[in-house]
Amino acid sequence: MENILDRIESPDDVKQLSIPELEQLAAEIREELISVLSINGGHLGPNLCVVELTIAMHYVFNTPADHFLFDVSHQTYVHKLLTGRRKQFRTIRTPGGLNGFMLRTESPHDCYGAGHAGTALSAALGMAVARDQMGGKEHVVAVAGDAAFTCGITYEALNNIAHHTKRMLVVLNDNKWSIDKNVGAIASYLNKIVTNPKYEYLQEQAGKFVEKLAGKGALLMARRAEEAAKSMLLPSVIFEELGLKYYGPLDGHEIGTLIKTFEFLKTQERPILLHVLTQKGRGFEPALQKQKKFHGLGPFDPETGETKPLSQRTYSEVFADTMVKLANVNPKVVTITAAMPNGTGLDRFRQHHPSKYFDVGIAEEHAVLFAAGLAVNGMKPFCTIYSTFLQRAFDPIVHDVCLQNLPVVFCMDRGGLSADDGPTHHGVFDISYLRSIPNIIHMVPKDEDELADMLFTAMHWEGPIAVRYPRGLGPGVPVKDVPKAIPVGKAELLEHGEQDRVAIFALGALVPMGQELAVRLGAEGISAAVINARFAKPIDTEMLEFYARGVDAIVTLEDHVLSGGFGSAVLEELNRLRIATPVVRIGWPDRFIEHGNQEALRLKYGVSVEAALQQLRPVLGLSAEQNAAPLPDRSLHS
Ligand SMILES: Cc1ncc(C[n+]2csc(CCOP(=O)(O)OP(=O)(O)O)c2C)c(N)n1
Repeated sequence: MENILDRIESPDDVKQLSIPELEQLAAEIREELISVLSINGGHLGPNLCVVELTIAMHYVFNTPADHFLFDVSHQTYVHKLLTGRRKQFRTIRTPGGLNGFMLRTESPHDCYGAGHAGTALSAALGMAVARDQMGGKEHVVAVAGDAAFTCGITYEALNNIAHHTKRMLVVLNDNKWSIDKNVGAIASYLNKIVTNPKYEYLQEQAGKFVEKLAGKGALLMARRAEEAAKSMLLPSVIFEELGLKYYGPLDGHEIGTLIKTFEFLKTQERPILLHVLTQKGRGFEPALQKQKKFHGLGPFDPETGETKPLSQRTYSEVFADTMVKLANVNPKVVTITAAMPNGTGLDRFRQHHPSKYFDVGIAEEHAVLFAAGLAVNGMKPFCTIYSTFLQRAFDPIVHDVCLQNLPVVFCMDRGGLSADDGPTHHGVFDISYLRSIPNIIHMVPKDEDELADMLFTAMHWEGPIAVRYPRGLGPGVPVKDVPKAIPVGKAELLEHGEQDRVAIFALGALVPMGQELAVRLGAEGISAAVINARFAKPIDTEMLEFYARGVDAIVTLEDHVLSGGFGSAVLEELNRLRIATPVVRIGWPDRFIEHGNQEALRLKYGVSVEAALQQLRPVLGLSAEQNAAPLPDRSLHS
């Protein structure tokens, strides 16, 4: 059979197809998703889930004139395939290729970028109100998964929608899964709607209703549709109470029904919530069997779905195993995740201590406040949130935890560049945003064993304390059976010579880079001390002062933005001490870093030994190397 997907250059081509052809297109898209993602990795389950939904939306609406917003936007691969990016699709999530999320810079069809959950409804409302103000006619459609309805912001938007606009469509894509099983009262509530005995009847009615719609005169159609729609309504639906007309639940894999429903909804002058039921991983048996694993994953076997086992534990796994040990000996220890039990490793902890484990949904602000309350009443909460997602909880960290000096531990997984996920997920701001808050301690381990020691240290600390560690594998250092406490605010001297001319203060994952830099300097006859800085706050003033008074240059290395980061803390301290020793700071420049390969990005942006040497040479009076690499790209704009 002729391949339809290859002919799709824009949504206009989708509109030319018959229902059987659209169904064939759906099958081809699934094949393409499985084939490409088996090599590149990515969000397979969520995209297999929305194939028919996305096709139907593009069949009925007209992007870019109409606006589609997808919550998180990890489920927009199908949208990318239908909006002129089919030829580049094999590059998705690879350096220089398509991003795994919506990006305004990638296509005019991507009207709103995202990567964090819960933003779609508020932003869609803003776009709808802007349209109303300017007398526009376009449609605004927000697609949000059931887990987006565990986010507080989604309700803040729902509280406003009916008051501020007359026309906006929210599609609730309900597949019952967040990354793990969706949690909380709202998940049970949605389940109640779906398992309501009236549901089957309503499905039947929905079928008849859309049948009737076809081929009737517009006015009559709208009136009948209105009546039919009323009969589809379930009593006391929360969305109705909030002023949105509720339709559904509809089978989200029935292209024909979806198209007719969207065609009808398009004619309505009121805010609407359409509830569609979908299956995460639809069309790929391994993904249906393991929905959690196939939410997002690396390369896999396209036949079996198998992935290569890792040879060692990830940082997240070491974290979780350490937490099991700590909870074994300390009954006050509890762990909190905001919908990331597998990403953070806490699903391992849950098996051992189910009653000490709390998944609060995608609700980072709530997670921190909840931790504050636990701490007030004597518990020791380990609030485990990726560095990038903790940004959302800045105020509760300041106002609730730090101001009251509460003993909450912040465990920030994915501290550092997230590589292939890109700018929405890079965890490169946490030192800056935490360092400015009084009372908090900020730690960064150089390896897995030190992470365990820092968690142990945190358990005994009586105030707010944070630890960040990178995504994926560490150096593979064996972890002691029993962790030990680390003196707070003390760095670790790893290497030094008789007469060091340089002192390299390296933080966390960049300690090996510091060691390599020392070797390279040594080859040029320059002795350098290497210090594992360990603390971004408080920094080790004693060690810093000792070296700063004796060496010709200080180097700081961090997998973090330079603005306000560890190097800035060093500069501030030297300034306070009135020491003018030059400081070469290595970290990420003041711009958003695109997705890509970690090593390549480090080289490109000067988070490298080469970049450090290049900046050190003039300071140390060394001649520039011949054929020296060009200065890294530090411009503000790409
Ligand atoms: C603020 C924030 N916290 C956590 C995440 C991690 N995350 C990405 S997708 C996802 C679950 C999304 O579930 P749902 O919205 O139901 O969509 P589905 O993947 O099931 O289609 C989570 C928790 C995030 N993107 N943003």
